[in-house]
This record gives sequence, C-alpha cells and structure tokens, in this order.
Amino acid sequence: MKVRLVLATALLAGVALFPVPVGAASRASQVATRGFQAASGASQVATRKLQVATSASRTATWASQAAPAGETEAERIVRETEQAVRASERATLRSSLAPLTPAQRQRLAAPAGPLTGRWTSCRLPDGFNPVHASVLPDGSVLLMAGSGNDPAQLAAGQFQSYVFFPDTCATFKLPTPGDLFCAGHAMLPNGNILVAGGTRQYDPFYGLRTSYEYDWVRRQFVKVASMAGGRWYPGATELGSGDVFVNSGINGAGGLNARPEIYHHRTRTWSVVPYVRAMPNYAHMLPTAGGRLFFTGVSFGGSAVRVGFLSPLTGRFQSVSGLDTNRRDQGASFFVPLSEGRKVMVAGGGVATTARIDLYSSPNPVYTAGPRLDTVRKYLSHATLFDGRVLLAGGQDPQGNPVYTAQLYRPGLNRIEPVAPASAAHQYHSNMWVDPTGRAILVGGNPARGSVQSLVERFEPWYVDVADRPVITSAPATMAHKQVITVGARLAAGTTLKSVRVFRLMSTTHQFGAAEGDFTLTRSGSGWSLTTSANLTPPGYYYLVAVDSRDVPSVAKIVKVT
Ligand SMILES: [Cu+2]
Repeated sequence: MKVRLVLATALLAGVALFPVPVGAASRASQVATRGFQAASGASQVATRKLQVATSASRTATWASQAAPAGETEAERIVRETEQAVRASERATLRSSLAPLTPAQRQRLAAPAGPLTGRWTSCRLPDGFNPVHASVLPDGSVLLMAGSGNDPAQLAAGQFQSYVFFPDTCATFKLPTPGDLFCAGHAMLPNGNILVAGGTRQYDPFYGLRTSYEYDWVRRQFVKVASMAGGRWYPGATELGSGDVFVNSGINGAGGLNARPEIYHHRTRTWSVVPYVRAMPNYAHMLPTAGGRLFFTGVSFGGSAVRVGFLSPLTGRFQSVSGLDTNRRDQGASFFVPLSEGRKVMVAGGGVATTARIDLYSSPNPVYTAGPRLDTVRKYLSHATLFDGRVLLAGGQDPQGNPVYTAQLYRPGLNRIEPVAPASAAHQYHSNMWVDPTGRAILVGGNPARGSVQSLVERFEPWYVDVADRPVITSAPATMAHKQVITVGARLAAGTTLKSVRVFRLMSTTHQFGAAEGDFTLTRSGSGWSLTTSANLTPPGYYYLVAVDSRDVPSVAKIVKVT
C-alpha cells in the first residue's frame, strides 16, 4: 500500500522512478543548449578569461534558451542549476572585491540605535575560496574549497582546506585528499564533518561519489565508503539517529541524482532509499520533531519546486502552499528564533519578500507573507544570534551589484530593521555563521572564477559590549536528551539566570546548513534539560548559552549532546 502510494505520488509529479542518467545523445544536445552567452561583449569576454576557454564549445545563448521538448523534471533542474552557476558569475562585471571607502559606508549607515552593532575585519589567505564552513567542537572552523571554482586546480590535483580561528584569523592548512568543491556536508554525532561528493568535472559539472569524514581531533580527512551515485550540489541533513540524509546533486554523468542516500555513522557505510524523487540542488531541508524533513522552498538555481514535508525513509511527501514564489534561488531559510523549531522563515533568494510558517499550527500548515527585505537579495546569508535575532547579510541585487546593507530580523516584533552595513561584497559562495562569543562571521564571495573575497567580516551585536555578561562557570561536557544538568553561572548584581539555550553548530554552504536552530532547555528544579525530540536536536555539538534576566546572553560553552 505504502509502495503504491509512493509510486502514485511520483507518477503524478512526473518523476521518473529510476535514476535517470542522461543518455549520450540528449547529453550532447544539452551541452549545446546549455552554453552561456556567446553574444556577450568583448569586455565581458576579457573579464572572464578562464570561462572563455571552457565555453568555446558552447554556442547557444542561455538567455534565449527554451526548455527542450519532452524535458523531464530532473533534466530541468540540471539545466537551471547550470544556468544559475553561469548567471552568478556575470556579477563580476559589476563587482569590486575592495572594501567600501569610509564615505561610501557612511552613505549606507543605518540609523544609530541599540541594535546597530558594528563590523570588524581580518583576512583569509589570498585566493582561498571559503565555499564550505563548518564550526568544529573546539570553536575553530573547517573551511573547504577543494579546487575552489578553478578548473586548473582540479586538473593539477591541487585542493585546499583550512582550519580557521575567527578571533585572530589564524589558519592551519590541511592536506586535502580530493575535490570537495560544492560537496554536501553535515556534522556527525562525534563532531566529525561528513563530506559527501564534490566536483569530478567542470563545464558541464559532474559529481563525485567519494565521501570523507573530517576528523576534528586528528585534523585530517578520512576516506569512508563511496556513495552509490555521484553528487555535486547535494543537500545533507542529520537525522535524529545521527545518520545523515543526502539528497539530490548532479551525478557522475551530468544528470540529476534523484535517489537519496543515507550515511550510517556507526558503520561509515551508505544505503540508498527505496524511492526516487527529483528535488533541486542544495534544497533547504529543516528537521521536524516527528522526523519528517521540511523542504522550505529555497534551493540553488531557482528551479520551480514543490514545498513541503518529506519522509526521508519512505519518500512520502506532503505539499505546503502559501509561498509567494516557488523559485527562490539561494535565499535564507531558518527556524524563527525562540519558536523551538515550530516556525520557519524564508527570506530573499532573488526576491525581496519573506514568508513564515508555523509547522504545527494545523495538519496542513500554510505560509503567510512576512516583512520585506530592503531590496531583492540573492546569496543572502543568515545567522541566528545569541539574543534570538537573526542577522541577514551579504548577497547581490538582480543586476549583480553587491548588497552591502545588513538587516536584523526581530521575531518578537516580526520586523526587519537595518543594522550597520558590511564593508565588502559577499556574493556567490559566501558563508556566515556564529562564533562562540556570539558574533556573526561573514566570509567569502566568488563573483567570478579567479575572483575571491578574502576579507573576513565579524558582526558584533550589542551584547558583545556588555561588560557584565553572564559567564558560564560550570556545565557538563556531555548531556543526553532529557538528562537534567546543572549549569553554574556568574551573574551581574541584581540579575538572575533566566534561561539556558542551545544553538546547533553550523555547517553551511551556498547560504544554508541543515539542522541549525536554537532551543531552550526546560527548567527542572535547580537544573535544566533538553526536552526536544532528537529529530530536532540530533546528536552532536551545540553552543550552550546562559541568558540573564536582562536578556543578556553569555559567551557559549560547547557541549556534546547524545
Ligand atoms: Cu558552488
């Protein structure tokens, strides 16, 4: 019965029931029609030296490219993904990587206010493209580039990754065993980072089957079993079991990999799920308490999508309506802070709109419109700050100009307000996360091949300046779900400990990292316990933050949740 239902759903959706490696003949026609603008001007050609070499065989203009007759959904997603990659790189025509002058920044300055914050900066090694960022259990960050959007580096077998320390901008270079460029990744229960797939070939892009665990203690990549199919631009989401659901991506033959796989962390092996489902690349999938994954409707490439809940093991899918557009390309998706994983917001992604949904308000929840961003933003990064507000920064407008302004989503008021602007462009391949002090770290930007933003910008929210922030003086290194723990805190005179909260360490790329979120521990006598479902707070490492009665958050202590 269940099988028949999946079958019917897949047929209704027009999805092929078996993986669809594109045949040689149709492959050739795709290559022909997937080229980028041959008609672009001479100056454009000059600014894209590397691309010109690889585009010689591409003759048709993708701007005028129509969908080939009989195109399947999987083929459409691949075509639109490649179009989006090319489009991202046209931004170079208007992008400077140089920081704004003080006068330029002054013109963008937000009205001064208590939440305005400020940015400080430092630099990454020149030319290093921080496409993937994963916070590690010691607070340092794994930055991976692989070939870093440079086909010459793939040809030469030169792959890069670093451990990065946001306080000092110190870096530690890692031996990098393969091309991790545009792989999928997620934190495992032991704090290692699973890296699935990557780049087998450029132009057109083919994905790798290889996978690795980055061992954060030994600081090395460990090769583990390969996947059944290749993946370039896959999504990766940790399940409540600690296993990782990996979805979509372009396979080793250039077609869409429509069969998800699950990485089993105990055995370091993979299994394929018993269904096939064409979903966009880097689809934003957030966990829910019941174990289904909520596909927010934001992904890479702006392919038309069906938004809704996916049961990862069976493929059952429940659609959700109400989103104003089903073509959000690299916007932000996040849990609304302090909603304990109930509410999700999507923002931007080639549009200026936002939308919110309460996942548990009814059996058939519906998106409703939220406040607007200041402008249309693509490549919009987000970071949930320790005060329960969300920083939105980076990206570009529809003309390819960088958007320097930053905004703060205030869930209590359901408002988006300006804060201090960033000082440099952070577009395609930029990343943002929160460090243990509660600052948001914004890195990268790759508006064209060979053009990489190396300025690191750190947004310091108001609470960084509070001299008497609460200080966690004792907390266990490990806690199980539902275990009551004791948290010792030094508090400012006249304040009390109001709440203890956890924030999942981010593992992010292409504007998203699955299994993010903020959750409040339940008070139990004089102790605290994490009472959320493990589906929402899967095993792994979290920031533990104490909040005082003035709503001032502490610096985080990193704890392991089992
Ligand atoms: Cu990419």
